[in-house]
Amino acid sequence: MTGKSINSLKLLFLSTPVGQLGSGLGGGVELTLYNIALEMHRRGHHLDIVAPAGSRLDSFPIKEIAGELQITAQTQERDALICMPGNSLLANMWECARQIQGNYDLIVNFAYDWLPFYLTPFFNCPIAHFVSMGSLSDAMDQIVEQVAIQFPGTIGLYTKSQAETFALKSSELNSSWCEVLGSGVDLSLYDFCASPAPQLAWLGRIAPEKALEDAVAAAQIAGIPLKIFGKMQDDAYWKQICQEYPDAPVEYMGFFSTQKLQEQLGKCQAMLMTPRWVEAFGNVAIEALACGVPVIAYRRGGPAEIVQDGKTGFLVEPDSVEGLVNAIKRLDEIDRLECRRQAETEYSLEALGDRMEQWFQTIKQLANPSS
Ligand code: HBI
Repeated sequence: MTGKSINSLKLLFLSTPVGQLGSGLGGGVELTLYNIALEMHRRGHHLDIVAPAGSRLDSFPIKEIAGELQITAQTQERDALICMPGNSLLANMWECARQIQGNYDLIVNFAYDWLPFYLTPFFNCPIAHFVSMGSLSDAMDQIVEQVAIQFPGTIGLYTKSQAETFALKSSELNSSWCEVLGSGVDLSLYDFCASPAPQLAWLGRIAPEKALEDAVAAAQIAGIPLKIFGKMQDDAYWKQICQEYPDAPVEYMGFFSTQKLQEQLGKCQAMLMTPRWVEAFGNVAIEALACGVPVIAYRRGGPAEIVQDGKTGFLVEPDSVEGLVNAIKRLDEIDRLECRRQAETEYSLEALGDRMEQWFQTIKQLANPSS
């Protein structure tokens, strides 16, 4: 679907407050926000983005907001108090949204934080909440549930398994309490590679919840070099892995732009995904498939709904390094073209755009039945 779509929407996106867009600190949700922005723009919708000062998103104009970054939710305990720094960037972003909300049909929240959910009833403009991780804290579970009850249909997320991590208590909610939206990438940016080099890839924020150490251990046992790509989020964690596996054949490549990343990724025989937590989706899995790279992943969370076991990769017992090694030995069973084909049929930007546009239009309708 191209060109001006009927009844175009005026959309205001509010980004994650944990890092500037383009820094990689926002992980997969940065890519998700960018891809949805691309698709909505392509379809003729009007879009503005509110994000931390210093954010860059291709050629999209950004309303840059100053203030202290929010603490990352995945480093907090389940019973963590709701906390915000003085001069909170998150609060400043939502004050900006409050002032300009009259110019928009819909606000889309990409922050995994308590405040935007709490503020929803105080806004006149309807708010769509894209939840980018599984359940992490009682306070977030409670406020997400409250908005799901009060504003049905306004909670969207990546996968069914991510939705299931929110053990909602209210009897008022049934299994359709949220929209399962999947994800997508701009396939034109990823080139299919038929003949890889003898090396493996690992992609992601370098942080404990991603369990990079398992991939390093598997690469050492399999005797195959492992190329590591992604934001160095936790230096101490990385140093600890290097001390634990001094002889492992691994190389940290850095945090690359999509163009450079896909060039390197395509050359790999497979990508290892070793999430210790319930990965909400795992955009990196569809980036690998788009390059024709099979994915070997723990059977846990989003990747378990993406990888077609034995066809576009392998799903192994969670936290089993041996399972990873056994799967690496079977890689010649995979046809790399099948990997690219799955990305094209299930994870194109067009397919994601259709789902998102439908979700936005539905929320707008629910909020303004007469329109
Ligand atoms: N933590 N507090 C907070 N807010 C976010 O928006 C957030 C986060 N941690 C990680 C994160 N967003 C993204 O990297 C993931 O949603 C992908």
